[in-house]
Amino acid sequence: MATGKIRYIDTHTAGEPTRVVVDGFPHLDGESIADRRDALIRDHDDLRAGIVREPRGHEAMVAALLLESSVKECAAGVIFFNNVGALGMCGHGAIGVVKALHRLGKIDTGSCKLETPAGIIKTTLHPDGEVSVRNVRSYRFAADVSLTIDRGIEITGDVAWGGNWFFIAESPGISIEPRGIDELIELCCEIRRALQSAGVTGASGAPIDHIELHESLEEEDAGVRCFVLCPGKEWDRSPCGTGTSATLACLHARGQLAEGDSWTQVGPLGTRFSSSYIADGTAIYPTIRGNAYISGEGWLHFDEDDPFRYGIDCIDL
Ligand code: PYC
Repeated sequence: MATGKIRYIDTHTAGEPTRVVVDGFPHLDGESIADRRDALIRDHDDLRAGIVREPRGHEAMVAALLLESSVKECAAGVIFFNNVGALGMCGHGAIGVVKALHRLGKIDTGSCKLETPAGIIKTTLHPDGEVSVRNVRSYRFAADVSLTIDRGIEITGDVAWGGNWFFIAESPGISIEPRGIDELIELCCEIRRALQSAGVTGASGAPIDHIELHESLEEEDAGVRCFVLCPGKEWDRSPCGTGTSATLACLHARGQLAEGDSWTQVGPLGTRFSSSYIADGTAIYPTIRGNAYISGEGWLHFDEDDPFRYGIDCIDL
């Protein structure tokens, strides 16, 4: 891309940022949002990196590119991406997108559908400002998968789809709170490496790029404290919408949560999503609910002579 400008609205959902790209992104070939996600990675991966990485963003930033959808019932199409690549869906990001669409005057309170690479989701902007997202069909793919990780301990967990691929396990004694973050990142990286070495994948050999750890909640509500390592080495500041969806799918498969019952996920910062599901045979349609806030808006500039117009790769420094 030569010199160019990208218009954005920044939001955060339960502490996790979403940079909503509103205008200025180059044309993407393809009709479906999944095809246009592939075109984004093929033709404009440098711009993806420049939008989210330092010096314009930071490693933990997720972006949501707003596009017109060719599906009549959808208010927009959305491609989510982070510092290392594209995501199938993003729950916290979808909540941020709804708040951004409202700010742009494109939607009012009530329901609207969005097309994502993982499928169509139905969102509701409630009068109190919270947003519900009925996510794509989610399911448990493999149960009780045991792995021996680098430090020699065994971790057993489930593989599930919630719009992204997750491996979900109990935290082996590391407390899910801000001071445990570095240790949790290391542990989840070990788990991801062990999954790769053991050839454990999602459907059709898809890599499992999200690792989710749980700890019990010290309160009456049914739920967990959770930590999610995203693709790359960043952790989700929110309780992770697709991770909550994958957890609900596992609870349904185990018969541990009934359709319609409420489930709470609390992230490492203490912020929470409430959720429930509708069963569809062995799979489910999850709904997660949370809030997002507008935190900024403006234009990103990408000057041709800027040595960092496509960002700084902090992972490989
Ligand atoms: O909320 O689904 C989510 C998510 C995925 C990656 C970061 N957040």
